[in-house]
Amino acid sequence: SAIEAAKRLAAYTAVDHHIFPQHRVIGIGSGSTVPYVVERIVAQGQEANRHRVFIPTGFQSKNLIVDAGLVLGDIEQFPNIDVTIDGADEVDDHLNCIKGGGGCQYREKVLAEAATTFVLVADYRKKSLVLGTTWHHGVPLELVPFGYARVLQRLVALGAQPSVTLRMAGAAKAGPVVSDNGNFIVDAIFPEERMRHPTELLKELKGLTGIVEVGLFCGMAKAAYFGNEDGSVTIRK
Ligand code: DER
Repeated sequence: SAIEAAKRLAAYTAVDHHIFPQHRVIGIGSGSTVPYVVERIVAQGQEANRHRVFIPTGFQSKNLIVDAGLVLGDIEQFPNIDVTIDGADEVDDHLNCIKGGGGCQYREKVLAEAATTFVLVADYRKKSLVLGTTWHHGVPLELVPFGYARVLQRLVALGAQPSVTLRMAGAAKAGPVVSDNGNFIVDAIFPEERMRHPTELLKELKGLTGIVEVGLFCGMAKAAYFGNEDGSVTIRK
């Protein structure tokens, strides 16, 4: 499909521009675009990958690395990452982004912060001017189960739509989604006015007791690669 081709194009271009032989510790994100990142890294050959370790951002990311026959590394052993490449749900033109559609935003932010270079890869649907205008599912938040009801109340006080609830697992399991860290996920929809200033919103959300991490990555990415429908690539830096 055009979307899969766009994901592959973004991923391949980002790897070709940012993963060189001297890069030894690589962070691999989550979602459906990063498999193409791993595919392109594997294509660099056994020699290039022999001395590298790959740090995952969760269960899916870990399996991606293992299934590709790449060496799995632990963040405790490799706390400083050369390059982390990850997907995104929406990216504005200041490289702020919404992440967490896959519920992995905590470990994703750890690896993004730990990296010298953090790069985003996405298809054309994720390009945006104001966050929240193309991704309509809200800002993903990870929160500790204990006391979550009060956190929902405080999110509404900060402007979140009152319909805010825990992300439910749906047919897959009765009850809420539980993150790789054993916490709940909430998707909070804020008004556009608040989404125009994501750094301020992020700071307020992080101040709420019980919030573990917020799916707003502000001013962290060095570049974002978008595959377009016409086979071109848009690079935002
Ligand atoms: O959850 C995340 O932040 C992931 O990176 C994810 O949302 C990216 O999604 P996609 O690569 O499947 O579009």
